Amino acid sequence: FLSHPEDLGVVAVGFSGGQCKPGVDAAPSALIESGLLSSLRDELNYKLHGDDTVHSYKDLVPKEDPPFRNMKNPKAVSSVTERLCDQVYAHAREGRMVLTLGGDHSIAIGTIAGSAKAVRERLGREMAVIWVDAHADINTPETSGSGNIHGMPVSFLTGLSKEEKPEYFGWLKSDHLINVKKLVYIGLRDVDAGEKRILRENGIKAFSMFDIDRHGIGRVVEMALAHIGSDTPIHLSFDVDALDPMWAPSTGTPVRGGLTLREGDYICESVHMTGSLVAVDLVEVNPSLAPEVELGAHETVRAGCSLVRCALGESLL
Ligand code: B3U
Ligand code: MN
Ligand code: MN
Repeated sequence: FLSHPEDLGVVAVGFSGGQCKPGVDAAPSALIESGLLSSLRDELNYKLHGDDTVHSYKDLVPKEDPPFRNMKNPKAVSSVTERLCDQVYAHAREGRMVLTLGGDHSIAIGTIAGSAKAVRERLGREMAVIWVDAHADINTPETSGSGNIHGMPVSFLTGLSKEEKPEYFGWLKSDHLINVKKLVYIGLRDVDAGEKRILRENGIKAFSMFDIDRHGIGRVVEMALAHIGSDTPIHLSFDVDALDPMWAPSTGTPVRGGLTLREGDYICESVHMTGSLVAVDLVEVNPSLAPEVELGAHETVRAGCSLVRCALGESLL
């Protein structure tokens, strides 16, 4: 699906407004400083386009941003994701693979909107999304207990949450959205009651940690890809908290009982091997959080780098 498979558009998003803990905005520079982009260039032979500097989008964050429909920082998240959508779209429109380094998971509103639109225009088809996460991130503003928008991106991207006002995600049009039938979750283990209802009522395919225990990661990935159907462009949105805190302690809402690093890498490797991958997000690395901050941050950044390299084809011999 890529007209320039060796070209990689990179978007580095230092944004944390989708949740309340500072620090997740420092992730892109931590990942880049640890050599992620240079290894993609020098070892995986990608030609990199786009960001050498991390966007903070400070110019888009308004002074006054009161809650709206229970959402916290709604104008900031809406305008940052709108800008991000344009950035991702510009790369994807050229037929490049797009890598986005977040930032909290609210940024996926922008990345997925941008790549879904480009896939529609370039290929005339609907894109699939594989969402790897401990959480379903499919609350509507009304079902959310926290008001944090990083728990809501999937509801906006599927059209389950709608808002007319352009400054509150009204900029999302039908060509930005994804079909609930082309959405698959892997790694879930902390899903709110309201979210469970939404998943059930919409027949959304979800593989929880229970499914991984039962079938093994190999079979789960096989079933996830079968659900999407071969020959469908895939956007992989990977929340580092899908990994067990043993491998990724530095994240805003760690949940025990998660994926091993190898299981995470395996998902990324398998998705890469389909040849259908068009975009990857890595989100929720927060280098300032962990019981032992320095050690935890180092481990988490390392795990994040490993996931991205696997998604971009590192382990193919
Ligand atoms: N479901 C909860 C918790 C949460 C979602 N995503 C993360 N945490 N990282 C919420 O706030 O919507
Ligand atoms: Mn998430
Ligand atoms: Mn999560």
